[in-house]
Amino acid sequence: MNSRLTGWDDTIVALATPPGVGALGIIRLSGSKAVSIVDNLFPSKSLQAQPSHTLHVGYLKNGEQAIDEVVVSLYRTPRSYTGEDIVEISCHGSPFIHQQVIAACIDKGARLAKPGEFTQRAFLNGKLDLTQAEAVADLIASNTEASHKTALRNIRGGFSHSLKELREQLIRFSALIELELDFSQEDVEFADRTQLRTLVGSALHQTAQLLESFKLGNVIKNGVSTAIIGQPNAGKSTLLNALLNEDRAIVSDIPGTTRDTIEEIINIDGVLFRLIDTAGIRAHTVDVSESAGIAKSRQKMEQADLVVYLFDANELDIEDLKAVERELKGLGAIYLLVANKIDAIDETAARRKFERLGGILFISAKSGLHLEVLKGRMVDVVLQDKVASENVIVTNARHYHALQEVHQSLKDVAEGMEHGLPGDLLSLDIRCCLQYLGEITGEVTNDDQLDYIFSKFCIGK
Ligand SMILES: Nc1nc2c(ncn2[C@@H]2O[C@H](COP(=O)(O)OP(=O)(O)OP(=O)(O)O)[C@@H](O)[C@H]2O)c(=O)[nH]1
Ligand SMILES: [Mg+2]
Repeated sequence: MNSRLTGWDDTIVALATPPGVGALGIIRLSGSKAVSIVDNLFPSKSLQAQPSHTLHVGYLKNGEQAIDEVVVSLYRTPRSYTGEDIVEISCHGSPFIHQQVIAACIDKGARLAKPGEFTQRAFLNGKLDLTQAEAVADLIASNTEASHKTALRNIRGGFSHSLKELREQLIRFSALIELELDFSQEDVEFADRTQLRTLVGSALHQTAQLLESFKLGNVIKNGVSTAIIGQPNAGKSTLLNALLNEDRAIVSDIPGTTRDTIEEIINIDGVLFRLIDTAGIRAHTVDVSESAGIAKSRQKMEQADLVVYLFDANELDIEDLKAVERELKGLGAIYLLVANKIDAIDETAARRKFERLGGILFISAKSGLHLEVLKGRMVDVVLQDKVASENVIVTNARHYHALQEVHQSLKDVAEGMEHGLPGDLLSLDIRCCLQYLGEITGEVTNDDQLDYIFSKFCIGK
């Protein structure tokens, strides 16, 4: 293990389950003295003599004083989460017992673990690379099906695998360049420039894809910000209330009711949407506070991951909608065009009215008609099947920033080749790429950076 880190040979202890009352609590120890420490507290059997991956029932005692009847699990190095000896004590779920067990372990020579220290040890012992270790924290924090799925995929090494491919391409590239340097006396272009260009091109493509996936990754982790936009009285607040199933926003038949923006979160099929109800947008208004609200609506529309453009099917015509669509396309937004109030107009007539513009959804926010269709489409346009497929999705901002550096240095290489930069300079840029890639997986790190990453974990993980 990395000997620059102080305290790495200590045996650490922490409560692995949430603090508070529960049916059970698990206290975990990791380190070379884990077995002997618990052995000291477990008089009924010699734990030191037991094989790995076994369970033992008995009383935990500190001296003469019995603490609890417990189950002890043993995992011996290297076949454990951290790669060290691990002992887990399952006791009853009372905070008093937890405290007593931990105090007894410390009494016998353990020390309290720092946040994330178990996972940090797993990383330092080569059990996980850094992206996998970070995915452990994401998995614990995941609260929807989509975020759970992506975190699990990253723990299994999906992201690292794709970085490894990239790394191999770059190493091949730099080998070709360096081969050329060896022959520089002979003034031949040994490394085929076309081949090099293809390699850089495909590496650039791969990083661009990973960078692009961060948009989706961020959405999965933090929710899809969804702006409900439309003219005054279109029924935006009614739609927000209907989706939330509660009367959150004020609804009235007076246009311009919503002045400020209202945000609420809903979970649709395992994806979080942050719904934003906005002030209705119309071109001219004399009321100062309403126009401030409108400016804010436009801003929300520009920042949103998804725009739900809601309109009164009785009011707008196809030309109005075309203009709206042009504006949304101009913003580069993901959007849905949703015709509302189809309870007040014949649905078939409404569909016919807009049939030349495909992809419009028809709902009634008031009666709840076709709301399920709208919800389904919201999920579909955001995920576009990407979560279910085996695509790698970048969810971590640290990875994203390092990938940006990789992408930039690849661009430098491509440009350098364009301008006939000598091989030794090209190879410097490649090294730079490899350095940033190594930072993502943890092959190149410094202690401060590691401490920072793991400090964001909870204690006991
Ligand atoms: N018939 C019918 N009326 C609706 C429907 N949805 C909303 N309304 C009515 O339309 C009026 C305006 O609804 P709101 O939800 O306040 O509209 P808004 O878009 O939030 O309006 P502003 O906040 O003023 O921009 C209210 O009288 C609603 O009851 C619908 O699906 N069908
Ligand atoms: Mg409103």
